[in-house]
Amino acid sequence: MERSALDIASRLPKEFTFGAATASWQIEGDSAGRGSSIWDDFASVPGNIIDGTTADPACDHINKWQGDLDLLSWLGVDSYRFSVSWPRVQPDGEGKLSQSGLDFYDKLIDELLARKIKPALTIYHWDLPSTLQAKGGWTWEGISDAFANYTEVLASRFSDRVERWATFNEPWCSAFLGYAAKIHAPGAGNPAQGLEAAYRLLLAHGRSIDVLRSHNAKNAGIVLNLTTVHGDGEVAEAVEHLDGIQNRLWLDPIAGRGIPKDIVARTSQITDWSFVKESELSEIATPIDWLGINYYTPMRVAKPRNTQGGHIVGQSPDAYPGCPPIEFTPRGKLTEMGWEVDAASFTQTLLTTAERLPNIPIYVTENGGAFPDHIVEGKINDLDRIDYFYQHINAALDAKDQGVDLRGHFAWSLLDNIEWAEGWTKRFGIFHVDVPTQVRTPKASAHFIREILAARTR
Ligand code: IFM
Repeated sequence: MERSALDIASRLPKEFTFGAATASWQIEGDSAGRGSSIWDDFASVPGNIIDGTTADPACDHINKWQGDLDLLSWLGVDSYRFSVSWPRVQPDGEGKLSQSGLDFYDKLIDELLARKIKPALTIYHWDLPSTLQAKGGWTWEGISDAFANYTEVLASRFSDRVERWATFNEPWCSAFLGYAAKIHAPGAGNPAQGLEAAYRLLLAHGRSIDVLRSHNAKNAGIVLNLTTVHGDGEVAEAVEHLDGIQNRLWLDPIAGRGIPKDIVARTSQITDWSFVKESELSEIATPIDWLGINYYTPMRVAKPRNTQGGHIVGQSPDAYPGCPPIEFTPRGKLTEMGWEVDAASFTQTLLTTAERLPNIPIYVTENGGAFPDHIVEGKINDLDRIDYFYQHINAALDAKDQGVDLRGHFAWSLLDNIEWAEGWTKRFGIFHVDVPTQVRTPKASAHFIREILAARTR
């Protein structure tokens, strides 16, 4: 089928923000120039990262950042979403700051503005300083105050220039892939810790929003990875539970509805939730200006039949403490992550979220796919990725047509980068990165997005 950039361009309202996204540990490299993070520790254990990848050189973005901003200018994006590495600006997570780390982000922000690209800054995208993990990480009672202090550092330095702030990227992953399961750093594999970490992340979010407000920071919000869960009647309770842990556990407290009661009940054998304090629930519900949604795939589940399905990255019962027995059953076209491609579920996710957290502008802060890329005569004709973007941007605009206050879309990712525990084996970039030479090459999907942006008429 013809995937026309013009079709999409003609649907875009004038003020719609188009962007591309990255995250610090995935692209920066230069681990010597910062403190250690939980991802450095995790990556140092053989077997944790599928191909043995470690933080260096990644995309050597610390040295190649100006060239990377040239790629953004070439694309014609309105905004660039990046994250700050906590251990790069505050090596121990508390106390002493790193001047060179702060200067790096300072220059990045200034140069983006000089290019008329709006900086969208994520305060935390998973690289917790190792020193804080030694205190218990996201299960440590003092972590929300440490995070508020770190927010203070960034807000006092950058709030005059950053257009959009996100406290966290996908806190579900930090809590449940990192603490409940062993899939991400720190790899605790402790379901009770996963639930407590979720709560402490939410509290840190609320306190961070407060700090941003005190600096008159513009557009303070959070980025969640939300999705739609499918399953038939025989797994109805599991569907509710998965939806609870993935979506409602975050949206309900932020909307002021507290921790979902069904989740508390279904996890009562795992934790008594005594870490929840009434007074803190109101901090968590501090109003936000916008919500970011990262969407890639739906979840589809059935009763366990022990079918030998392929590996589905991140979809594991361990990551959903208290869930009745299920197996994940993605179907139809899958990405290299084993993720089902289903754009209709994207529309559904946006509609459901807008109901659960009404009157808050929504940005799609990540969306994209990992597909096998083949370089032929210097070109990468990634038609699967183009197809993915075409379907999903249209699906997002369908939700907008149905009333969702959708304001933007950011492609994940600007560059091929370290896909966490999958290392370099899965590539999401619209620019190919050849790791040994660090040469960047636009894939056909980068040309496609550039065409959309150039064709905007409204
Ligand atoms: O690469 C990640 C990113 O860091 C967070 N969201 C999902 C992406 C793809 O797995």
